[in-house]
Amino acid sequence: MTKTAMRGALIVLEGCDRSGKTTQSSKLVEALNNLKIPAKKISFPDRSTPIGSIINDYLSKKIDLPDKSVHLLFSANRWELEPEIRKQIEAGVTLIVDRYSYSGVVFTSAKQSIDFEWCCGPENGLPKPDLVMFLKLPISDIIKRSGFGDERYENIEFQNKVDKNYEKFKTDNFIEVDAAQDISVLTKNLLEQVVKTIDSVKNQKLDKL
Ligand code: T5A
Ligand code: NA
Repeated sequence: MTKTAMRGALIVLEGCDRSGKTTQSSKLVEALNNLKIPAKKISFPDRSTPIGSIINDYLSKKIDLPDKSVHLLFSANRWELEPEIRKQIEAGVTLIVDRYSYSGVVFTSAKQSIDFEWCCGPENGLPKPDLVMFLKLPISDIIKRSGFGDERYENIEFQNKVDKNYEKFKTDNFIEVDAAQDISVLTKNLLEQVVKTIDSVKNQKLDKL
C-alpha cells in the first residue's frame, strides 16, 4: 500500500443551545469510522483543561467573571488545543468540532455593549474550518428539549440574539441545516456534506481565520 500525504478536514457544528450538536458530532465520527475514514471529535468549551474548568464554573453560575475576561478564556481554550488540531489534520484525521470560534463571537456579542469586531480579534490565526454546519432549530423547539434553562445563556431572549448573530457568518463554507429532522436522517444528510468536503480539501492547505 502506498503512503499518502492527504490531510483530514476540519468540520465544525454550530447552533443555539440544545440544537443537537453533541448528538450529531458523535454520530458523525461513528459513521466516518464505519466507512474507514479516520475521524475524531473535539468539543468547545473543552471543560477538561485548567482553563476549561474555570469556564465550567462560570457557565454553571458558580462564579462570575467580567464579560471580556470570560470571552478571552473561551478563546484561550481553543488556542490550548490548536497544536493538537493541526497535528491531527496533518496526520490525515478529520476532526468533527462541536462549537468553535463562531460560538465565541456570537455569544459574547449577544451581550450588551461588546463590539463584534473586538470579539473576532482573539480568534485570528486559529485553523479555519473547511466546513461549518449550522444546525437551525426554532427557539420554540429548543426550549422543549431536555435540560434547557440550567446553564448561563439558556434563556429565550439571549438565544434569539445568538441566533441572529450567526447570520453574520453565513458565507460560502457555512451551510444551514434543518435540525428538526429525525436524528438518523440528519446524520445521513450531514455525513454527505462531510464526505464531500474531506474529498475536496485533501490536497489543499489548511487556512487560518
Ligand atoms: N459558549 C461556547 C460561549 O459563550 N463561547 C464559546 O466560545 C463557546 C465554545 C456551553 C455554552 O457556552 C457557550 C455556548 C453555550 O451556551 P456547550 O457545552 O456546547 O456550550 O453547551 P450546549 O450548546 O448547551 O450543548 P448542549 O449539549 O446542551 O446542546 P447540543 O449539543 O446542541 O445538543 P445535544 O445533542 O446535547 O441535544 C440536546 C437534547 O436534544 C435531543 C438530545 O437527545 C438531547 O436530549 N436531541 C434531539 N431531539 C429530537 N430531534 C433531534 N434531531 C435531536 N437531536 C438531539
Ligand atoms: Na453541546
